[in-house]
Amino acid sequence: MTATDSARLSTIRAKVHEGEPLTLEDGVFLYRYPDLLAVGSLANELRERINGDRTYFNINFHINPTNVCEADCQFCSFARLQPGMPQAYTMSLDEIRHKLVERQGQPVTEIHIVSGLHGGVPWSWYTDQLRVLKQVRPDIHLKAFTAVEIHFFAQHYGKSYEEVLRELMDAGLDSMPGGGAEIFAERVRRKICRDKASADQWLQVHRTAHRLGLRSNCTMLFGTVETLEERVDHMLRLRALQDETGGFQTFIPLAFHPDGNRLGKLPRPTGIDSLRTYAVGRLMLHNIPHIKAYWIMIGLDTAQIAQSFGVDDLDGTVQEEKIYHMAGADTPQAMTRSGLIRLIREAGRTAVERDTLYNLRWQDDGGPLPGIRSLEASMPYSRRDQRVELSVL
Ligand code: V47
Repeated sequence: MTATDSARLSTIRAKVHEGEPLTLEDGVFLYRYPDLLAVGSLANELRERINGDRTYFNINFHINPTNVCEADCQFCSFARLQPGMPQAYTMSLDEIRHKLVERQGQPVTEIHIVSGLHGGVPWSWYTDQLRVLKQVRPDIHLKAFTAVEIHFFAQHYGKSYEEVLRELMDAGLDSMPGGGAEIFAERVRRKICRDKASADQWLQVHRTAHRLGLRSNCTMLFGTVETLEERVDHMLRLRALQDETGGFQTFIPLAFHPDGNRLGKLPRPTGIDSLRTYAVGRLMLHNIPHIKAYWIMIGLDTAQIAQSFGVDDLDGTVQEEKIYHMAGADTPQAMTRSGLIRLIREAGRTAVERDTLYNLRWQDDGGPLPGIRSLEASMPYSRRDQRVELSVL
């Protein structure tokens, strides 16, 4: 590390203290700065200024109603291009309803729905998914359909983004997840996801959603063929839309998983790359309140450490995750509430159960939790065999 590098970091630190937006060059510098802990500690300062020592989680589960998908994303292990291909499935509305009915009695507050782009079903199949779930639990929050899906619905069923979103909202849509953003740079999209919504279309869907009063999340898929400049450029485009609308709640960096897809020869991003990406994301996106480490994807150990690198949210209990497990994630497919709280406590943070819109539902006071005698007495985590007793939820 040269004296010039240290001086440059001090300049960036001063900008962060003043709340001044960082530039593309600042972001790339932070990615390359050799002292990871210095970058992490700066991100941690900002994290604590915005979110104190709280780490948020929620009680949710996923439904992936179909994996039939017209898009040909190179990194995807989940999609099957045609109905009838091995492992292709499309759930009936009854099957979708049943996913919630079988969890009646669990304190779930959110369902996260992501599908493939399946044009062989009527538009009503998409809207009715929301309706049947709301019939079972009118109070459940439906975080559903990525911007890529909304763009596809508009094209395929001949509607504007606004019409699609309004019809989905009428049917029960409460907010949108952040998927499908990948990397905005055209060069990368041509290589990894050439036939789905472009960067501008992705951003325009979220702009429209925010105008209609929906909150949404945003993601970045990192570790495929992008450069560090392209990662930071991605963050800057999100920041610009956030300046305009204020509608993003959370930024979620998603580390590439190589199993079972056509980019399988690429190495998986390391834990250090993930930590750096959380930290740089926190620092570049000072106007987005939360940074989420999706524990399913990075593993429990990194999720704990990430809470000192800018992260203040771990997503939720999840249950039945498919997209990452088909791409080789070796995390459990679900976590208990107690398990998540322990993960957060051990990282020295205060666990806060939130709803999807970050309203507080419960805050840890350090008292005993069901299923956990004491942190010292409990066994260390083991990843693969940590199957969860859903009855403890
Ligand atoms: O859009 C797909 C990514 C996303 C792979 O909004 C992959 O709260 C890595 O967006 N390796 C879907 N990533 C998941 C998603 C998400 C997850 C958790 C919370 C929220 C939220 C959103 O997963 C896709 C794509 O970017 N993805 N395949 C893969 N092999």
